Amino acid sequence: MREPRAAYLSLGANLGNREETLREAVRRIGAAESVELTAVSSVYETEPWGKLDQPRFLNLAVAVETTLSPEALLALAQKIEKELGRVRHERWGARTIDIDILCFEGVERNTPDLTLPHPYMTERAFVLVPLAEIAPALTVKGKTVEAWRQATEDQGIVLYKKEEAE
Ligand code: A4P
Ligand code: MG
Repeated sequence: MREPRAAYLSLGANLGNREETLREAVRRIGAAESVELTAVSSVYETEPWGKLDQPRFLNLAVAVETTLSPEALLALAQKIEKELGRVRHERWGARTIDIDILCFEGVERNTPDLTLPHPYMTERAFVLVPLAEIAPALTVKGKTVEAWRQATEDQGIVLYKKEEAE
């Protein structure tokens, strides 16, 4: 049995009932075999990045511990996207749910299907702000997530909902 490794995911939604879709996606990630949810950020409302003429997103980040391979974790993310009714397919465009793997402990990948760490994660406030909430000291591309967050010029983010204490 492989040792569990940490991985970080970014979730975004800008169509339909965004919050409910995000919650359900998080629930399904946590319920998956060989995946343990270790942290969930607050939900943030964010200005669209990349393609500007589309509705605002809700974004959050989660941390997991998993014995899955990076490819198997991607397959899980894509299965959940499909189950939750993601249909539109325009690059950077509107979607009911998008689940990206940001980084995976000890792994670098550059294949057509999987790039790790995620190539845009260090420039996107909608990724860095939620991620800095749950993993400020995580080092990515030579800097901590908190340092990347402070350095980002992308300002298109506002807090939507603080997590309630359990
Ligand atoms: N892929 C490669 N590496 C990864 C990875 N680390 N994680 C491949 C997940 N997927 C990865 O993704 C396209 C392909 O990327 C997949 O087949 C997978 O094998 P997709 O989710 O089908 O398409 P996409 O999401 O439209 O494209 P892309 O380039 O992933 O877009 P992004 O980068 O996800 O951007 N603005 C705000 N405010 N909030 C958002 O959440 N999201 C996007 C989407 C744009 N603007 C946004 C937001
Ligand atoms: Mg994506």
